[in-house]
Amino acid sequence: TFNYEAYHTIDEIYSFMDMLVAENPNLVSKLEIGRSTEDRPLYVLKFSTGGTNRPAIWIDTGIHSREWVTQASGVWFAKKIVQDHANNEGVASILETMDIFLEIVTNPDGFAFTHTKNRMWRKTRSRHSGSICVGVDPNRNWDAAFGEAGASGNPCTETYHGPYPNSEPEVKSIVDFVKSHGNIKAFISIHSYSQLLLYPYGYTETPAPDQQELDEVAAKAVAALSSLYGTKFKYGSIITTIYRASGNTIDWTYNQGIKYSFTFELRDTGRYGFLLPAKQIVPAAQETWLALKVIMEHARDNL
Ligand code: 0X9
Ligand code: ZN
Repeated sequence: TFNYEAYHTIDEIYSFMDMLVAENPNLVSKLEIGRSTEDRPLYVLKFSTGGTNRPAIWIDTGIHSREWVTQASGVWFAKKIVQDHANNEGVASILETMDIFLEIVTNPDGFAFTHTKNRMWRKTRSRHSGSICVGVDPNRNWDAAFGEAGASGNPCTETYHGPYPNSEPEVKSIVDFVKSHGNIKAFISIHSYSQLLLYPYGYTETPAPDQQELDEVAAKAVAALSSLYGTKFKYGSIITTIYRASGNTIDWTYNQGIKYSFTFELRDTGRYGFLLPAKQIVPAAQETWLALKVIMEHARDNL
């Protein structure tokens, strides 16, 4: 049986997914939405109780490969969805009308690299002519104010936006999936660390048209989160809460019409940073789940 209180390799996580599908074929299926630069499959778990193209919730973890608590939390979320469904509690009622899509290892090449070569690798592993430096920041590569202030044109930096929007197959695969699905109502991209819940925009100080509603949902979500272990999350727009970030995931999804676009920065606030002790995986996932449920229920109630 799977140890949720430990960090795992990509092979272990892919085996976990196959096990979950095999044991719950009526609820869980696995889609391959594309392949990474190094030709690893990009797997998405689909949780669905039926229907066709139901309104959906998207959750991704690990788009920045070194943020290990996020992939580990993604695994825990997958198990939690299955358990809630079996016990007819929690998220079960949401699954009556909506599907959930969960991409756990969103940047598999980077993730493999963090296990084998450099634990602090953040970016993808693509190569671009004219530079010896490797990788693009997959949270600057989206087609929303691409290449503007809040990203770097230098391939040797951590926030390199890439040669053009969606140059990274890990990003392009999600873009294609979101467009072809056409019925995604909430999009939640999970990062670490800093303990934040953020909504658009990252590229402009102009408030998002839905800022007031998003702020109310965020306030409720962080209150639910802190109710479990007292962990404090700040919330607000990306640009006002952390810094300007152009070409980021949720600015693009929001501009596609996905109103409930949020991004988390999970534990901690810097004591361990990206190297969060494995003992904190389950508590971090549990508390985050409470916030996710608030967002999912709000989306469900506002279809
Ligand atoms: O700089 C980033 O990409 C994010 N911080 S991180 O430490 N996870 O790299 C902040 C950007 C804001 N947007 C999202 N978190 N999606
Ligand atoms: Zn990140």
